[in-house]
Amino acid sequence: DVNVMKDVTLGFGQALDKCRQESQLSEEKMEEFFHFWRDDFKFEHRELGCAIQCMSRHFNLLTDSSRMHHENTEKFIQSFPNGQVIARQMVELIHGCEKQHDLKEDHCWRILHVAECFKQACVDRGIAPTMEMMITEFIME
Ligand code: BOM
Repeated sequence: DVNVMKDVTLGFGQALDKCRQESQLSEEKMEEFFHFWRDDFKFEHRELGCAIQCMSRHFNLLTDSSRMHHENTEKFIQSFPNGQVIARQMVELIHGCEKQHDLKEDHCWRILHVAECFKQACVDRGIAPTMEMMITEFIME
């Protein structure tokens, strides 16, 4: 569900500021996390992968090998309104993407590619929020 995805993204995005410094992700490379859903967003900066790793760690969503922790991720998604509706689906989409990129050894690059794959999977399934939704909600917060 598109609306749930919007809320989960904004919740996850709360960790961006905390992670900017350690991942060297400047505002020029990503102003706000919800830009992730822009049609023309480019997954080209390794720093973004490092930032997503840091943000995931912040919410305890990664294992020791920097792969998704399935139970914690499912619980995290379920903590948002109607999160249970998409929790399993999201975990499965991310896991499918992890399997496609498992041979990449650098965690930051691997996570960047997993994130790009996850976004495309959401777009394909019609559960990607629109930028209009993201901006409206972001301003209201
Ligand atoms: O194997 C590495 C696992 C990292 C997964 C990264 C995928 C997440 C992409 C970022 C978009 C996030 C929006 C909501 C996140 C909920 C978990």
